[in-house]
Amino acid sequence: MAASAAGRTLVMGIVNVTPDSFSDGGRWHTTELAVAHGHQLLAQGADILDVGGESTRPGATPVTTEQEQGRVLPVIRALADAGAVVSVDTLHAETADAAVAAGAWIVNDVSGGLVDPSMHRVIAATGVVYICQHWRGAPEIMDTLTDYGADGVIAGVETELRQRLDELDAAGVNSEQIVLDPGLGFAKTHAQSWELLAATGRLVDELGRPVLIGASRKRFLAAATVPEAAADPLARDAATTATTALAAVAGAWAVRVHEVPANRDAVRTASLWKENR
Ligand code: PMM
Repeated sequence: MAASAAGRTLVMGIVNVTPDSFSDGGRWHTTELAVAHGHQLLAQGADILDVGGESTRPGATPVTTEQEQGRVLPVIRALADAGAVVSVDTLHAETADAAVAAGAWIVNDVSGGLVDPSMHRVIAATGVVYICQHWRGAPEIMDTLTDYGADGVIAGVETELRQRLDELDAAGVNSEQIVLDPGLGFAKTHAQSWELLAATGRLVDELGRPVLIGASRKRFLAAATVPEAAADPLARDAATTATTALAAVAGAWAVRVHEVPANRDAVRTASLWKENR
């Protein structure tokens, strides 16, 4: 899986079925709107659709797993039936299991299994691809968990992701199923997110697994935009596209993005750059 079948970095388009996502303001919070948005992202060239029903924004209203499943399952079913490769963005094993039954091929867990102790067992039992993100704690407290000690954030994230790999191995998950993600913005200062992003190639080489990068519209990108636009997530799309090209050149397996067209072109640009250098 390290080199995707497409021979380039994959584009994962985000379908947030939430009323309160920080970066797209809940524009696709009904089944109908979310499915239509998924189809639009596919038509624009998304390789994977990541469907989520629970916002990880600090202060977001918590949802029950019933509510979460009520949001994501009909969307996953409709998009998978239409032939899309669907990923479910969830912290909960029960939702992951139901999403796979509804047609999802990938489980994207921003906690890497730390929130739900049953998650790794579900991944082993279903055999699906598992995106295991680096996480240290809930959004409410994660900004207080940014001390990575003398060795720094890259070594710290690598150590903790290796712990997740050991736990996954112990749960019977085949390493071929696993994609790793440094979790930009999750228990990271803005400076630490930049450091990790710039270390994409090192993470790919040292962790030995495909790496997904989720930089889209995140607050740390404000440093790369004009100051007047810094507070507006939508104004970070150009900076997002630049990070996509850089991460793709560095060997990222996939990028998780809100806007597909520019990022689709960015991964193709990176691919041509690599072929021609
Ligand atoms: N970021 C968010 C949600 N899910 N999943 C992965 N694998 N990596 C990420 O960086 C990530 C994620 C938060 O962003 P959103 O609210 O804009 O979806």
